[in-house]
Amino acid sequence: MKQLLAPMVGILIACTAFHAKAGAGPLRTADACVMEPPPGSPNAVAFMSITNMANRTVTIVSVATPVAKKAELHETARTGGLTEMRYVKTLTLAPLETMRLSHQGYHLMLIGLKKRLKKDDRVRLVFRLKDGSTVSFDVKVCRMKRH
Ligand SMILES: [Cu+2]
Repeated sequence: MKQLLAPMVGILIACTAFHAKAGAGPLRTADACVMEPPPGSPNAVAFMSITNMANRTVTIVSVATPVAKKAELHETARTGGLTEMRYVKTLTLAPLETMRLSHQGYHLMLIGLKKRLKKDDRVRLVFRLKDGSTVSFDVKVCRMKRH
């Protein structure tokens, strides 16, 4: 086991260096986007892929952002033909697991926007992990594609 650890640490350090721009700690994001909310909307929704780069389980216990009163993890669920959003207390990622936050499943809500978000603005998202550490990401505001 000892012999195995050294190369694994090497790989992790290499990954950290490679992804240095997208936050610190065990989490990496890809395709991250805060949807530009319609004028006057008090809330915004964020989508992204989150990958746990660590060889341990990582649990997100809360999210905060300076641009809104609060940020919540939500799950979109269908019950009896109705689509509703449920507050999700924590999000747990297994080692090397990638979770997609999207329209269908889990997503991040920025509730009580303090300012108008416009395309290409950068929004800081701070994820607090179960071990007490925080991981920050700067996410771009983008425009929703019309279907
Ligand atoms: Cu929601």
